[in-house]
Amino acid sequence: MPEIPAGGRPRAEADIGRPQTGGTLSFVLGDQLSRDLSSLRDLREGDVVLMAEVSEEATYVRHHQRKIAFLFSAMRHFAEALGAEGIHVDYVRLDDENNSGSFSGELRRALARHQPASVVVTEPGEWRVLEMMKAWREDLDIPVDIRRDDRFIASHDDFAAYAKSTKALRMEYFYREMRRKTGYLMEGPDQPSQGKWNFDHDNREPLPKGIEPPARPDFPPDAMTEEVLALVATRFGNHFGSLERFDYPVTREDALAYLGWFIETALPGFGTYQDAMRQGEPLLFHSHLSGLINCGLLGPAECCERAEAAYRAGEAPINAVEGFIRQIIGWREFIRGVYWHEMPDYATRNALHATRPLPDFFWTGETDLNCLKQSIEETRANAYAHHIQRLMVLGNFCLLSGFDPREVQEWYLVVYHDAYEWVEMPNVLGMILYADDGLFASKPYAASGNYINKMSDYCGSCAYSPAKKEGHGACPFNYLYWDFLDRNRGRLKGNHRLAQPYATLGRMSEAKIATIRHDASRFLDGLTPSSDYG
Ligand code: FAD
Ligand code: DLZ
Ligand code: SF4
Repeated sequence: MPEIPAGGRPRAEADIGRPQTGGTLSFVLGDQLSRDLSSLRDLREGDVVLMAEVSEEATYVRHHQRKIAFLFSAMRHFAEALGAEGIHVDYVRLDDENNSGSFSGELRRALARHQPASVVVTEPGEWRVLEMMKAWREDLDIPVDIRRDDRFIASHDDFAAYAKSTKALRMEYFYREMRRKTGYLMEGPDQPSQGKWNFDHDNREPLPKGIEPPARPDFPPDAMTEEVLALVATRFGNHFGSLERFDYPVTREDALAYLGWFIETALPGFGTYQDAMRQGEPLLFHSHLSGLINCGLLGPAECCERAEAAYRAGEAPINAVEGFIRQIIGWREFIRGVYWHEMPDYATRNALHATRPLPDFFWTGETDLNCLKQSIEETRANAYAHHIQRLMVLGNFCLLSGFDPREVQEWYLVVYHDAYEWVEMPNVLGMILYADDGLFASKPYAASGNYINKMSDYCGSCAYSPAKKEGHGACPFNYLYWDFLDRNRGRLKGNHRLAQPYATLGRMSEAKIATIRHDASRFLDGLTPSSDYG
């Protein structure tokens, strides 16, 4: 893509190498596509915005093809929109002849081209990239200003103060602080709307037959996206995932139109059916906003404000709106706080000493456990699975089976279009694997086939029976659940929230426990490990 200078005209080839000394070079990353980003806020005449597609970011884990296409297309459209405003954007495409393949390489090349007086960046979403930015300060002969990412509602200091004030990190209390800070769904300083902070109890219904999720609007690829799709197919066609029927919004305008559709059409059903799963319905009433928020095309605050306005106008019920706002100012902010508070050693936590390799079918989808097959196939097709599939199907299976946290983490980072380490890692290590020893989860989210049967229609088309507890034909989640509790008795038995299942386990005969252990090892030892994951 040619450079787009002030005035929006592409620079002539002859101009491109000509230094523009004295201004600021603002380096904007692929998940920083927000016009009000801290590093874009005070641009002046003579400043340059650098954006770069680099192979290192696409391959340090081998991201899902759809995720790469989404980001590259969103980046190109964002660069075009800045250019149309008259901002001078230096955009390096993946297939540019001299592309060095890394952020550091592209920054160095841009410094030589533009000879700015300083570099400005907004802090990144991953520890590894922050380390890179800090090294620029040491290695480059130029001031590098790393600014706060104030698209998040809680600053690092806010989270540190909260963490200091409490014995255990718990989302619920942090969330109440965020409600007070933002004023969302508040009727007075300490008065939540309808007298309750949390309506989660009303959000656990399976989807009854006859209720159909709404059809989604499509955003068919334009010429720019088609070009990116062809590039990704050529360069990353051997990565996991499909590019077929790509229909994500990739511009700010389309993202806003999609948000408007969600608020009007799907939000009212979001709360009640938040935990439900139905075969062939990847989205149900979920928002599919995570990718748009995480890359910056939408702000978390504007999403919450639109939802609150729908509640105040009587267009969406409190359990839907509170549930949605809690996911964003509660879970999303909390998870980010945990990441930065606990890194870098958080990445290596493995409290349950889990070492089993991730099975090959996580990449192929070839399994006769129907709930896993459906969730993996949808993940492959869409780079998306909704929260309950990620948590209670895939995550629960990883926990019960004792898969190595590093492999599970990498899988989640690769396969979802909304995955960046700050959000993927605590969800994987803390929420599903209990690898951080319950840093923020009061117990592991372990469940038998009963839960999946209650919340979905997957079991009806499965080779296994959720009602059968042992032997051939029994749902593997059933014996894996008890085997997990048995295997981790030493570490988990003292958890008072697990008192009931441990009491049940304690009443089981030796012969029954031996059958559970036998069924579990027959099943787990029969899994084919992934030889080349990702
Ligand atoms: P909705 O169900 O419509 O929820 C609304 C919004 O709330 C989401 O868009 C998201 O911004 C936010 N949200 C909800 N739950 C969480 C959460 N636990 N953490 C952070 N934000 C949350 N989310 C990511 O954005 N990126 C990830 O890499 C990611 N990895 C996950 C891994 C595991 C193991 C689990 C259990 C959850 C993960 N999540 C992740 C959280 C959540 O599953 C996704 O945000 C959600 O499924 C995205 O779909 P949606 O936009 O339709 O969400
Ligand atoms: C995920 C990703 C990919 C695949 N490619 C790029 C890229 O080429 N250029 C870019 O600026 N950002 C990319 N990203 C997002 C970065 O990985 C992300 O900005 C960092 O991980 C920090 O969160
Ligand atoms: Fe999943 Fe078990 Fe139901 Fe099969 S029977 S779909 S494995 S929960």
